[in-house]
Amino acid sequence: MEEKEILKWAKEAASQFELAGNVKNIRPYGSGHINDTFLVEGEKDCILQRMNRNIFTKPEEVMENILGVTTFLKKKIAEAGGDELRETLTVLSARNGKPFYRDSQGEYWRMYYLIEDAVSYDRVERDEDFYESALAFGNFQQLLADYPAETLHETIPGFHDTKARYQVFLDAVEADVCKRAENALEEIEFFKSRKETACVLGDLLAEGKMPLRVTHNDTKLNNIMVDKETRKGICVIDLDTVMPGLAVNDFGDAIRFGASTGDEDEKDLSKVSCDLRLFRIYTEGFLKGCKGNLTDMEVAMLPMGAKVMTYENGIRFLTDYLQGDTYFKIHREGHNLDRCRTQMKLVADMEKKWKELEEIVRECQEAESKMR
Ligand code: ADP
Ligand code: GN1
Ligand code: MG
Repeated sequence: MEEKEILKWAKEAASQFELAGNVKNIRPYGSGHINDTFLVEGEKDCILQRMNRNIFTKPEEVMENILGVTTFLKKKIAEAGGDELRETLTVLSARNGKPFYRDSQGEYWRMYYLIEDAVSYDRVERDEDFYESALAFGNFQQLLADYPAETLHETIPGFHDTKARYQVFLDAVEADVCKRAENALEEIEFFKSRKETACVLGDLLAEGKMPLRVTHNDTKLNNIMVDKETRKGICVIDLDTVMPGLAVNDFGDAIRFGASTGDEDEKDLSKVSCDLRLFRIYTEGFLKGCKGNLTDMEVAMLPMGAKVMTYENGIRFLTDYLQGDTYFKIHREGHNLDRCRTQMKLVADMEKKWKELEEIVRECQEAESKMR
């Protein structure tokens, strides 16, 4: 749908939420790959989102999860004397009393308060911000440690089941519906030759060696709002995939995005590597945020979480390229292939730096346990 057309629908949707009040302006906002996000400027600024219905096939269940989690968090934030309107998302009800509005085309829209005086970053600009984001994501996991996990819907089945994603990737290569596999022979081979990476964490979980926790599952740097003044990571956003998962995956996804020296879609691969300094900073923040609650196995597997999440995103981008770019938003031809290549470069770089990554985790854990 063209931008003008979707803006028309966005205006109609905004009018279905009382709180938008006198809407002065609506414009596309942010750089997420999944939903269509708009800033609604009115009496109080809000965020309006058209949920991606192809990806979230049961939007009601997504909203049920988000309401459940944010209500739970608000209580904890209030108990700790925090600001529940800034430290977690506030889901606004539509005029129909539901936490979403379904338009005449069957599209689902939701509205949140804008987290004011805060920014989200697409790349690390200051080390402290990355540290604060680690602290906030670690803390998020701790706050949800006693959330009733069984009440959560699985919004995207097998979201971080890397082994299953590997199979989908193989199927996409085989089907080659867009006849693009010939453009990606090296990339396909890269992931095939590292098949064991797809299995390692799932195997540990199946063997009961790692616990399932309520995790965020999409810990990109731009899924956290940083207070403009205090520079604290104040609010974890993008709660669509809060589900039972692995702590090391939350750690790993943040590393693959934030500790990379290049953008996720950088074409010049000489600019892309895993920055050991940023890796250390995030490790320190995450361990602190988790407050000593990770098991020894989880701590030991943090580097593996980084590698597996990078590998997984690599095969997801490649699969999407092969299937005709139906999942991630793209802004140029070959965008998903470019994204896939940065992930490959990062995986290879992490492999080269493996001993250092493990050593950094050991040192940070030692320092962290001394402080407890
Ligand atoms: P996607 O699933 O497409 O990534 P997000 O929920 O992450 O969508 O939203 C996209 C971007 O919009 C975020 O990275 C952030 O910059 C901005 N954003 C989303 N919700 C809020 C909010 N409540 N307050 C301020 N900014 C927000
Ligand atoms: C998507 O929604 P967003 O842009 O924060 C994706 C993540 C990927 C990421 C890659 C629901 O995150 O899993 O890691 O793109 N989210 C979903 O940048 O698939
Ligand atoms: Mg996002």
